[in-house]
Amino acid sequence: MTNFQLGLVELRRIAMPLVSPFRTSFGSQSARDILLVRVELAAEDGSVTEGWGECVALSEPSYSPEYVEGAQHVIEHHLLPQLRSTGRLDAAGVGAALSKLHGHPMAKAAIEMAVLDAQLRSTETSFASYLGATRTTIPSGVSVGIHDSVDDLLNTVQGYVDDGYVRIKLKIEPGSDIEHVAAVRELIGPDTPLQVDANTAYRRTDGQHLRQLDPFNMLLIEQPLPEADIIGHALLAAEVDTPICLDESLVSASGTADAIELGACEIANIKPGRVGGYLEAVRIHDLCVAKNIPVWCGGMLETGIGRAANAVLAALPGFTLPGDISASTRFYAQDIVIDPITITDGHVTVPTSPGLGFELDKTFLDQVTTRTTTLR
Ligand code: SMG
Ligand code: MG
Repeated sequence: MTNFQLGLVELRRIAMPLVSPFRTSFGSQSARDILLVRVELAAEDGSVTEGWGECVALSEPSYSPEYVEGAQHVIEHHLLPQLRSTGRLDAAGVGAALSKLHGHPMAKAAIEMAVLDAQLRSTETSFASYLGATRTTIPSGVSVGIHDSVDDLLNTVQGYVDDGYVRIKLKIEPGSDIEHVAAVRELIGPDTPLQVDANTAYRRTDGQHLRQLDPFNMLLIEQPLPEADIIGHALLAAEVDTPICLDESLVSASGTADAIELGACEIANIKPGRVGGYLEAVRIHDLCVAKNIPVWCGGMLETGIGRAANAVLAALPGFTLPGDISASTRFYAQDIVIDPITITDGHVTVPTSPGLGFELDKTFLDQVTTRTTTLR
């Protein structure tokens, strides 16, 4: 279906304050500076449809090498010119068209996402039917930032339990780990699904330390070691009973296959932005299903655009663990969509409207817009 012509592209930056600061082992966020990509696609009959993508790059290269200003630059000066030079296109062709340019998966994903949204709207197709989603609701997990005091942490966790979240993920770092997990496990009881995310804060020599998490019946330890240390994760997986899950380390399907083969990835966190887009995310899902590796959908504090699309992705059959797909209100007092993601009985309803599954609140979007760049 390579029958669309890419027209005008708009790069929008929006400023979104968080309802409370979110601290991880690499830093604290109190607001997001988010890059949105709007594309206009012309179909063969000349009709023009717009589509939106969201770039998950943070303001600084602290979670991954990409950062929002760099993503905007590479889109404007390298990715879009390359894409335009390839002529007619569709979403499935975007990744291949951009593949000769190295890296920048978050920037590439945002473009693919916008093209996909426009293509689906133009053909009045939902993302759920395009992907073959098999569920109508998905279980919702929440990611809890590092707290200085255990009492404060317990208050925060109790609030999320009261909201109905079915799985708790605690951010950890050396000094805020074993004691925090023990206290939360005590609070939520032995059976509520619990996991931790270190965002690369530990080293290979920390195996014996991390083994202290084993008694707490946790689903997984996410990304304990630096992203390039695949062998280290394999060594740790042999030393620690709690399954090792990779996040930052997984940036492509082929790399994921290698990590699985090496025994470094017992569970996979799939984030479409980190791997270059939703279509590569599906390839990783398919690979993990074939290899019997459980997967779940990660989050990057997305607005209603990315949150809707993530909810659809997580409705694929291999997503057997609850993802970081919380209600929009977990992070934002007001969202840029008129139909923000909510949770009911701990679950999110999978969107089924044409496109990725959201409708923009254009008035509010304009209010939070800090910069608009139009590219023809
Ligand atoms: O969107 O619920 C969310 C955030 C989930 O913890 C989350 N994301 O490493 O998995 C992760 C982090 C990355 C972003 S931290 C600013
Ligand atoms: Mg993570």
